[in-house]
Amino acid sequence: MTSGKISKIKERFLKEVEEEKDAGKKRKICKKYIEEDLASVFSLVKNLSGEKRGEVGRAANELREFITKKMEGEKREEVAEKARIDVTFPGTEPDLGSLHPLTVLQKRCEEIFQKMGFVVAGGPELENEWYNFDALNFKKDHPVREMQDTLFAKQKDRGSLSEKEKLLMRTHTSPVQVRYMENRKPPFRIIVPGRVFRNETTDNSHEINFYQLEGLMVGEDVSIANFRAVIGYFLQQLFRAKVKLRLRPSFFPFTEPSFEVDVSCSICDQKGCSVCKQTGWIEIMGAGMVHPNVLRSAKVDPDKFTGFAFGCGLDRIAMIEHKIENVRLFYSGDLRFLKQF
Ligand code: FA5
Repeated sequence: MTSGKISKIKERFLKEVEEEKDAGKKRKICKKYIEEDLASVFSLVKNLSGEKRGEVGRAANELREFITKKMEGEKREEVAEKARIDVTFPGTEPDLGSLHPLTVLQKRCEEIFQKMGFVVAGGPELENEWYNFDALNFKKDHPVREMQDTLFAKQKDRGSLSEKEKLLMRTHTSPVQVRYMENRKPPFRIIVPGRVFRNETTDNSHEINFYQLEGLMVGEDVSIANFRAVIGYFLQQLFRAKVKLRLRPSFFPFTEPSFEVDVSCSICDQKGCSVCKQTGWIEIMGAGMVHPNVLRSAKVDPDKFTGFAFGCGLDRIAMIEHKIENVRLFYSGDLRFLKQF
């Protein structure tokens, strides 16, 4: 064994490695040279004597170092090759989401009312009995306070709690009227979009949770004429004058006088269908002049100020707009339905 033989091994190694293109295979060649060719050189070195042993041993060590470095270099190259991105390769198109039709509608309503100077306000979905009922002039024995209409929170010793401590899922957005007014001075012009909850049997036009848009305008001379003008403008902007409007006398404890607002059914063109219950009209909101007792609950002087309020069902409006026959589709999470908007 001579150092010249080691130079020959190096030459052979370099030739073999240069001919190979693949980094992984190059690494395997390095490994083979260290574990086989060099290992057999080292086993012979120990039989050599004195000076020769030192000279050949040094050359063999240098070659081992050289091959090891080469092997590490090829490893880095192999990793880089795997991580390399082909920028010309066609990408996977991301599945884009979109806003829910009720969210789109809510935003449109907000824009229309904001143009008339209304401010968007909000309140809690987990409400207390006082704001949801008492402050709105509901008598203690009003049927809506029954378990079969309202979803009450389970609370220990509920009987001993005050009305402000008894919790429920709000049945309408009207409690925000009092919440907003009690801390501020009139005049007010607000809308309150939000989710409400009712314990009721569902059908094509009734859900157990749905969205309402509350409106409230209070000032020194606010009248029903103002209500007609505001709602007329709102519906004309919303439906682009495609629907007819009808006011019917009604009753709400928190308004006097009260009325329901109906729009012509666009699903059946007023011929009669399951959504309009064969009447040709769909009820979209309750409304009226704010009851003096509600103004008193909110510490607003009813002798000085008057106002109107309304609460409309956003789901019902979206049904009319898109000719949707079943309110439950909005909450079904069915992408075949949602992707149409
Ligand atoms: C109310 O909730 C009153 N707070 C509205 C109001 C506000 C009156 C201010 C006067 C002054 P009502 O229960 O009628 O009223 O509901 C209002 C609207 O919500 C209805 O016109 C209807 O469009 C919608 N709505 C009612 N129940 C459901 C339901 N189960 N599913 C979907 N929409 C509903």
